[in-house]
Amino acid sequence: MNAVPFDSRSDAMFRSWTGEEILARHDARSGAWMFVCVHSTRLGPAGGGTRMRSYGTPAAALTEAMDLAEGMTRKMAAADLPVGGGKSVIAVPRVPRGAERERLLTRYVALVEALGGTYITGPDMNTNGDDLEFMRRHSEHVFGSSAGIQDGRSIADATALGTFQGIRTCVEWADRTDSLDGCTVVVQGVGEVGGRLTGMLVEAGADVVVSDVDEARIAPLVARHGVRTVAPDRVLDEPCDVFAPCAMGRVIGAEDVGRLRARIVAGAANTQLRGTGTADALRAAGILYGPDYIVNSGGAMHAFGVEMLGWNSAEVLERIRGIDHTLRRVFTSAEQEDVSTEEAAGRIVAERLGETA
Ligand code: PPY
Repeated sequence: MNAVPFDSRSDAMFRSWTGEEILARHDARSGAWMFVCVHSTRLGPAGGGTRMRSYGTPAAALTEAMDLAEGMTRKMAAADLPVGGGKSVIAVPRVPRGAERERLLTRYVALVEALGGTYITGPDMNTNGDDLEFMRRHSEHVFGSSAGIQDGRSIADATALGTFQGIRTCVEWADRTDSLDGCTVVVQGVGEVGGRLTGMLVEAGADVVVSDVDEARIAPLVARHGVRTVAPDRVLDEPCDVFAPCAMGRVIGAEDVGRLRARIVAGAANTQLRGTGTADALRAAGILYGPDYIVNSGGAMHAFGVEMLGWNSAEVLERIRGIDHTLRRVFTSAEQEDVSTEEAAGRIVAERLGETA
């Protein structure tokens, strides 16, 4: 076999990954690659959503899945759920619909089933309740279908609610006010979660500016809530109180911090910061960062609370309200120990995982 040149980024990812298991499948008919990454089962079966999107290369898809899976381990530990961390991606040339979508999901869910409960999955970017419903027919290790709707609340509703509360806690911490009235929030990405979050923020009196690479998602929000908009490539420069990433990950690097016109970064996207020095750069710039995996943990609390742990609606809401307490604990220890909020959150996670920080 000829030597294949290695993508140095994914090579580095393999060397630094601390996870347990990866399963891959190639679908020759569509050109899709499917990767299931089990990062940790230390606290329970690895939980994580199934993301469907196109990537430049299969290696980029795998890299993102490995990265997100690791983030899920942190999320579950910080949320004190008896669940480990995993994530999967279905890397498609184009997001399919109809029969082709079902064919792909059937092939994909066979992988989940093959893991026999080591990995339990749910929705993520571009997968919705209908997809989960469909997959659930083939595997009991699928959560987030309509069976998981409680009191009209879906995983996306719960994620948006937790994120809304997380933003409010950040504002309270930074400004000593519990009102969002007149607070400017830039929401980057208004899909299932960002769209719902926008509605909640508007209702609370915030001045919301929305952005999305998909124009079709913007118009209904403008019509319904009268929100302002900003072009996707200008989103980091938009003056605001809160920048809320709610779509892609790794959107803020250390080199972007000087551009940010926000005092707070808190949103629903997973793995928002890029590179190791970014949390410290935010701290040095006086920008309060609400660690993503704490702010956005409402969906995981809902999904596993309702479908695995048998929590009722009040219990789920109580746990989501607890995001406030966890954030305050993180902010307090970051101040006391003179570290970034990301570092302070990481110490809580290490403690829960039984690692020495
Ligand atoms: C996330 O919080 O990013 C999730 O993926 C949550 C989740 C995972 C698995 C099932 C349902 C929701």
